[in-house]
Amino acid sequence: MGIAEDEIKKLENGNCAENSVFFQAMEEVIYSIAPLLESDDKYKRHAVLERLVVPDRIIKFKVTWMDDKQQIQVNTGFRVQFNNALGPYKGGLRFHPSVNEGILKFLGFEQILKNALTGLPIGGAKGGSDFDPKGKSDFEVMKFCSSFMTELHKYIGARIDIPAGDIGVGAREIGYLFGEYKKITSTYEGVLTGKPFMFGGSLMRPEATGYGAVYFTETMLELEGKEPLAGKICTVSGAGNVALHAIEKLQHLGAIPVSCTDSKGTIYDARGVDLALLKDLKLEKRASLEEYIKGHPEAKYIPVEEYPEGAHAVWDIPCYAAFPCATQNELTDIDAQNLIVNGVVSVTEGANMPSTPKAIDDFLSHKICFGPAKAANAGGVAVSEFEMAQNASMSKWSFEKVDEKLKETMQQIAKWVALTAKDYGVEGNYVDGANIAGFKKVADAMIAEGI
Ligand code: NDP
Ligand code: 2IT
Repeated sequence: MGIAEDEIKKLENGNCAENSVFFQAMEEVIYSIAPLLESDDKYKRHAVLERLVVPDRIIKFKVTWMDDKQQIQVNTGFRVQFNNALGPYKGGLRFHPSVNEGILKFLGFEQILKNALTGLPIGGAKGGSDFDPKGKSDFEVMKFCSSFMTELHKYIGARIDIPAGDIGVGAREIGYLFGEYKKITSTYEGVLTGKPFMFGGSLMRPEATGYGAVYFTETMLELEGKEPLAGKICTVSGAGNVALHAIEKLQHLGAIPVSCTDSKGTIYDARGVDLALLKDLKLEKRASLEEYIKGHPEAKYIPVEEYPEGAHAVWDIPCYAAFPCATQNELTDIDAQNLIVNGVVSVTEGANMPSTPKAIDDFLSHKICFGPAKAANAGGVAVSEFEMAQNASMSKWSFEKVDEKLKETMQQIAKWVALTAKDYGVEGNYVDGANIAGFKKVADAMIAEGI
């Protein structure tokens, strides 16, 4: 049995159904870093892996709030503070009915290595709630956020743990959370990132993850000797923060993004997505994607249930580059086969862990350029760190400055990951490259800081 199998066997005991996504994320990392563990026994001697896969603490709390019908509602809130070897805990909050401890452990674990890859001084964390902001009034969202922060404020701080957005948490939610934190603690500090610009947010934070994923892809394509994105058909899933801004940057570069999705269906607009309409539907009206075809009857809307189980319409559209930007495990091995048969050249993960392990194996074995989430979507958290720097120095950076620094960061990550893969004998494998580079950075800090 190899070192990876040994380690995985030890961890399997804690693998209950809720932990399956956490286990999936860990397993990938363990296989990737096996050559590093074998090449230097200090990581085993210091039990770095055993320490890294256990969060520093998991905070779980009750959130009660009153809805607009004067009914009392009860939700569960969480913050998983995973690792602060490189800096204060940092990572988003997810509000979605599917949220549980296992999902937040997977996201927090990924965040440690992602944040390490940015090269910035930030540790890893994730949090959220099973609260569903969909269909709620602004007032209900505000009341939920206030109640959530009443508990969370005890555990966070500008130098302790700095939450941000994720699925279901955008500028509106961050604003309400910030307002409550300020009220309870009587402090005005950069305790959350993704704030609206008017009270301490960074320009370009909303755009950062999507733009960053596209910048990453351009660098990866160049490093791998492939043609750039200009003029190429691209497919994108999701219709939220990450997807909308990936589409926007693709359009800036002259590429043709032709799709987007939400939890109910897929839009395929062969002439290119109408971004202004999409933003109006999703950001202003918070409407279903089905509404898109009212403005563009020639586009196709494919409801989720009209597609065979385990496959997704969006990945059956021929494209040069694919950008899964919705949620975990949204791109299966069936989808991967469809993309490969249709001639895909690159796949970039804007979402966290959107491709299943089998799908990733297929991409790698077919030499598709594959940008894994923890490297490719690190632009969001990188600009969050820029927001922290601006807050700490009471300054404001221009859009151009943030954009330039974001681009530079994404290019550096892609090059570092590619170089690490080459150094460890797996040239072109950005999954192994990202896992080894991120792990090594955190592990060396953990060893230097003692137990
Ligand atoms: P949003 O809430 O803005 O948008 C999420 C999108 O994904 C929506 O279109 C939503 O559709 C769809 N979606 C969510 N859950 C599901 C599901 N179970 N099945 C199908 N579709 C689903 O979130 P973000 O754009 O911020 O996040 C998208 C992904 O990117 C997540 O994986 C997140 O962790 C990751 N990410 C986000 C960053 C950020 O800065 N925001 C940074 C790095 C990664 P519907 O509205 O119908 O639910
Ligand atoms: O998954 C992610 O990187 C995020 N949701 C953003 C985290 C952050 O702190 O900006």
